Amino acid sequence: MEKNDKKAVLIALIGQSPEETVEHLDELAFLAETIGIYAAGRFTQKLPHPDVRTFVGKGKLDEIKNFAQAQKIQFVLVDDDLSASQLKNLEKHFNADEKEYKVRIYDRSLLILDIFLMRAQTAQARTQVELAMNQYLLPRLTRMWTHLERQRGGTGTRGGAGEKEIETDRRVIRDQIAKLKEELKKIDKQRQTQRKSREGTVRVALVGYTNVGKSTLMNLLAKAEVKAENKLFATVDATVRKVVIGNVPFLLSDTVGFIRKLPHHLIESFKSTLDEVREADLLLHVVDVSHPFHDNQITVVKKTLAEIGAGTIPVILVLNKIDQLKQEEPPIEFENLKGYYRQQGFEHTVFVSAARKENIEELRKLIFDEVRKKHLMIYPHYIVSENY
Ligand SMILES: Nc1nc2c(ncn2[C@@H]2O[C@H](COP(=O)(O)OP(=O)(O)O)[C@@H](O)[C@H]2O)c(=O)[nH]1
Ligand SMILES: [Mg+2]
Repeated sequence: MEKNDKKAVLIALIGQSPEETVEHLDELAFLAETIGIYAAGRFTQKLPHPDVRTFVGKGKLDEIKNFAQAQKIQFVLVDDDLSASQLKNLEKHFNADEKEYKVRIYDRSLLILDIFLMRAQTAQARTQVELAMNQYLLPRLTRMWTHLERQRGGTGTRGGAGEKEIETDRRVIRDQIAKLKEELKKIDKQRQTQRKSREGTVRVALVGYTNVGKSTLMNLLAKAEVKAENKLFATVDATVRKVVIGNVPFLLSDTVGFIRKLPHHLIESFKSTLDEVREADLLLHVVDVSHPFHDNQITVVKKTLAEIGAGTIPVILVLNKIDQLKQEEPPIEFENLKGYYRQQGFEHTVFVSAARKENIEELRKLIFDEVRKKHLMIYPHYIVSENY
């Protein structure tokens, strides 16, 4: 924990397996860390469904509150999405007594939206995130209040706004949404013109769970300088670079990674950024093969790809970070593992370490073969060598 970090408690329900819940909480803690919030405690409860009023039951809630008070916790992070009334009830519960700070309730969507807001660099990404944020806030008035309060520089109003103020705030948000949608339309037009100029070029997109090494690979293959960090969602904006392997040129794009339960509004408003993925001829699905739950992450990515209309694009499965597997005993037979992934429907598989630049030639060869096929379809008379 760093000096200025704020403290949080994390809450999750125990679903299928306790191990999976631990993994979900680890991920939630990592998300929190990304915006400078330190996870000081974790609470779980085994429930078939979230409590409709307060997400967890009354007894558990009191237990959490005692801990939060003793530790002067400012944030309560819930690993699921909360309804407007759950949010309101939890806010009330944790702020029932006078104290010098206010406890804020974050559900998973809000946490992810906040990270995106912090990360977005280009006008396009900023507009997309702001739109998603406003759409998230509109039905959650108490949340919205605290957010507007934050924007206004924290006037210190406690206990939520009066009906009249809420109505005003609602109008402000609606106007914002309309304005942001207009802006996005304009930006999309410019991007369309840009994309037109790229017609006839083979397009390849890096996709995958967040923090698996997509940007590191982008930098390696395209000699780009995209931010690559051990942080969730280091890259939110789309980057496109021209790459030539052998004498075959193509465009390579790197963009936002996926995560379990990516907020619905975010996917919606990132449509135009995700066009880079949807319109690609080939996807490089990057996996952190050293992650204990990488199979679940592959499933999440496949599902999200299908959701954005990119489910039928040819894929090369790039299993990254093999350097972190090398210590295992007995040593892993990567060639044998390829059969396993073939059964999952991945025809082309390659094991690499982007950080250590291991097996990158095999990856380049695979990309070359696929891109070349596509290139010959676009330019049947263009002479491309069979070897790169
Ligand atoms: N050990 C190891 N770390 C890697 C490898 N590739 C990337 N990383 C690290 O994983 C983290 C996330 O990488 P990044 O490219 O930002 O992932 P992205 O979110 O998918 O774009 C960074 O700290 C990278 O240095 C690898 O092959 N081995
Ligand atoms: Mg990245």
